This record gives sequence, C-alpha cells and structure tokens, in this order.
Amino acid sequence: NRTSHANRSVSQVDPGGTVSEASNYIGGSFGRGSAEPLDVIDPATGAVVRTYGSDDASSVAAAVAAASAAYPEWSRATPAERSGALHALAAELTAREDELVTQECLQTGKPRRLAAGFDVPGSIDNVQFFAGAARRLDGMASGEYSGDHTSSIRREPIGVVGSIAPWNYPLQMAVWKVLPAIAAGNTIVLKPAENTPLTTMLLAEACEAAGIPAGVVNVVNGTGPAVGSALVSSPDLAMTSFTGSTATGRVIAGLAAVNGTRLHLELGGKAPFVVFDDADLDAAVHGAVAGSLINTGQDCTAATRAYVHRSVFDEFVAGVADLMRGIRLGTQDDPDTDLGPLVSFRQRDKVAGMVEKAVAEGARAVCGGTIPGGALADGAFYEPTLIVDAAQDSSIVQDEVFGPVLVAIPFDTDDEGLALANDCPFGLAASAWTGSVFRAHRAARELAAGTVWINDHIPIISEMPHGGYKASGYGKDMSAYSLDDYTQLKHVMTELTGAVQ
Ligand code: TXE
Repeated sequence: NRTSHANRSVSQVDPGGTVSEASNYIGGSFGRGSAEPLDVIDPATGAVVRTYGSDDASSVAAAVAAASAAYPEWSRATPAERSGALHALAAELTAREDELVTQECLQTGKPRRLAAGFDVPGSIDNVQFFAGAARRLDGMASGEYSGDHTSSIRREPIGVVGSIAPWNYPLQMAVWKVLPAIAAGNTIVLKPAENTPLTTMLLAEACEAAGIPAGVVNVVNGTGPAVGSALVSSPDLAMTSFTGSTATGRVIAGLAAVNGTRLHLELGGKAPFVVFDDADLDAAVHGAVAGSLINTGQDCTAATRAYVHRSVFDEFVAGVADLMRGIRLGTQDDPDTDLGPLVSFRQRDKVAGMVEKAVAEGARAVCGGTIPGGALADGAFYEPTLIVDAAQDSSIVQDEVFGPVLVAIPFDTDDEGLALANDCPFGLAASAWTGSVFRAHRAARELAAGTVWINDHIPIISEMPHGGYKASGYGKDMSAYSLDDYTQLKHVMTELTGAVQ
C-alpha cells in the first residue's frame, strides 16, 4: 500500500538505516510497495544493508497517473520558474552530499574517494548545468520562406517520460535521466536498478525539499521484469529512456514500439584505447590502468581493448601489469583502497567466467585473472586483470565484461590499429594516444564512437554530450543536446496577407 507512509521522508521512514519501508515516491508522497521484499547488499562484505518491499504494476500505474496530472502545469511553467526549482534541487543535494556519498558507497561498494570526488559532485554539477540550460530552450529564429507566410519554431516538451537506470553510477544515472526531462518541462517516472535504490530515494527526498511540484518526479522500485517492464509498457508514456545492457535495451525497445513511444537508449560499450608508436608511453600506461579500472571497470566508457603498436607493445604490457599489481583492493572507508568490489556477486561471477573462457581459448592473464582470498573473500572482489594473446573475434574482445579487465593486442600500421578498434559492435567511446596532430585528427575522424579522447580516457563534462554510435544506442545524455531528445519541435506558419477565405 503506497500511501501508508505518505508525506514522510525517507530518513524518517528508515531511522535505523537497516530496514527501509519506503520504496516509492509518487505524487509527492513516499510510500511502500507490498510486492516481494528485495535486499540491498553491501558487495564489499556480503551483508544485507537494507530490505524494502518492492513495487508492483499498481504503483507504476499510480506513478504514471501522478506524472500525467502534474504535466500541464509543469510544462507551462516559465523557464525561470523551472530553473529556480532546479537550482533549489542542487542546493538540497549539496546539503545531503555526505549522506549521498555514504549511501552510494554502501550499495555499490565503491571507494569513498570515488563517490566523494566524482559521483556526487558530478551529479550536483549536472543539476546545476540543467538549471541554467532550462532558460536556453530556444526555438530556431523565425523567417519568411513563402512570400505570404511567416514561420516560427516552438520547442515543446513531450509529456510523461518513463526512465530505467542501471546500478554502476546510481545517482549520476538518475540525474542524467531526470534533469534534462524536467528542465525541458516533461514529468518523469524513474525506476532505479533493484540492487541500488538508496541514493535515488535521497534524490526524491531532495526534490520534495526543493519544492519541485508533486508528481513532476516520481520513483518506483523493483525488478526489471516486474516493475521496469510495467513502466515501459505504459501507453501513457510519451518517451522512454534507458541505460543498461544491450539485451535488456532490445526488450525495452520492443515494448516501447508497441505504443510508439519515443526511445532514448544507452546500451554500454567496449571502448578501444589505441596507442600509436609516437605516444608518450608512460602517460598511455597510466591512462590505460586508470581508464580500465575506473569504477572497477563498471563504466560503459572504460578502456577495454588496448591496441598498441608492436614496437612499444611489450613495454606497454609490462608497464600496465606492473601498475595493476600495485593496485590495492579494499572496502569503501579504508583510505588505502584504490579499487572496490564489483557491484554484486553475480557481476563478479560474470567477469570471472568471461576471463576463464578467454584463458581456455588460448589467451593469457599477465596479471590478475583471479578472485582474491583472505580478508577480501567475503566480498565481490576481482583482481585487476591484463589479458594478452586473445583473438580479435573472441568474446573477451567483442563482448562487454564490465569488470577490471583490459585486453592488449598489437598492431603494425595505423590503418590496422584503427580498423581493429572499429571492429566491434559497440561505439560509445574510444581514445587515441599519439604525439602527432595528424594522427590525432585522423583518429578523431575515423574512430566510430560517440566520444573520442585524444591522449586521455574517461573525463566527462556536463556541457558535452554522452551517447553511443552503433550498438551502443542512440540519444545523448548531458549537455544541451540531450534537451533536443527530451523536446519536440513545432512549426508554426502564419498567413500574412489575410487573402485566405
Ligand atoms: O543489466 P540490465 P544487468 C551491462 C553490463 C552488465 C550487464 C548485465 O555488461 O554486466 O549489462 O547487467 C532493468 N524491462 N550493463 O543485468 O538488465 C533493471 O531492473 C524493463 C551496462 O544488471 O540492463 C535495471 O534497472 N527494465 C550498463 C536496468 O534495467 C528491465 C549499465 C539495467 O539492468 C528489464 C548496467 C525489463 N525486462 C549494465 N530487465 C551501461 N550501459 O552502462 C532489466 N531491467
């Protein structure tokens, strides 16, 4: 019964921090789903940190109804009014920064340093960006293209957006979905991943405290097949946005197609990291380790395939393995921790299985390739792993591992290096390492990916778009470009002469 905790904040519902009864935020009220209870598990220890009653199709219907009811007023608010509400949201999130970091680390296992330095401040920066962008939703300038008419363009919101987010950066993914949607005047129902609901509920609490009108932002929680598919199947959605696996993206695309719902998909990646013979090798080695191990490799832009010119290949491999062996695995609050666990034991087992298969097929782990024992044995940890001798068409090279695993493959010519980099279904991000401005520009032009870094790998900024080419999906997150995806254009054509009867 979703109304049983109406108007109580998440922290009031959950004073002890062990059993949360709130699973949804619908029409401005926190409530509790009565479907199967789900556990939130600390992957660093295996301990259950929260149990919540998940939602069901009736909560989804109520959330979509609340978003539909809130839409007329929110869509007609002035840009300044919406911007003001979003600035207030940024302030409420800032006031909760510490709590957001703690909860983000608890549910994902990420080191406090990462959540405090990247996840949470990056999310707040994104909210601030969209608070500003909400006032720049201009249409194209008008003009007279026929002698008797004047034309103008209106940029309008679409309606109710249904969004499904993954677990790798729970707060950031929620913000990437919610902010462009509501900045543009839409309302939204968001379902976070079932194992990482905590910071999305804090985001809902911040929305309430910021005075964002009831029903503009709604959250439901539960599994993908039960709650996610009920949301995506709703005929009252104008748009669906999803970040997650390619397989689930295809299911969602099918469900959305039934209702003709607009789609925005970010479906992971398999980023190549191309090292030419004139690269600063020390920088490339450090970049490869940082780029492949970011968030324990659970980042859709992580470096996964290093294509390295044969003349520097051995030195690159030795350098990366050396640095990887020095990486310290550990729990969230240990200040010495460089690398946390995978988000779940299921994800850890997926990574281990893919590495085992690669080795059975003839590849070799230069370092790592194992589940650590000792004090780390209770958590979902996996050693940083560098693979060589893998075939270009093997699963470890072509499929998303989403773990701390980098494959290195040599090439002989620039053409071959770039061709191998593009020989993969994914196209989210790529990097090229070179001292030559010509090679840099050529790589930027030829690498088939939504983001290409030159002599770096990983940084993102709120002002610039993030989104895929090829099987990595379509539509942009972040930046003013995402507002194109969450709005529709209307041509208004006015007859000027009064001659039409
Ligand atoms: O993803 P899913 P999983 C990749 C990564 C990872 C793999 C599997 O390779 O190892 O996916 O992870 C919801 N209808 N990425 O199984 O299933 C689900 O509840 C509606 C890459 O966890 O895609 C969750 O909220 N929704 C990625 C979300 O989809 C459904 C980030 C993501 O889960 C659903 C995460 C359904 N039928 C995983 N089934 C990236 N692009 O960054 C599931 N969901």
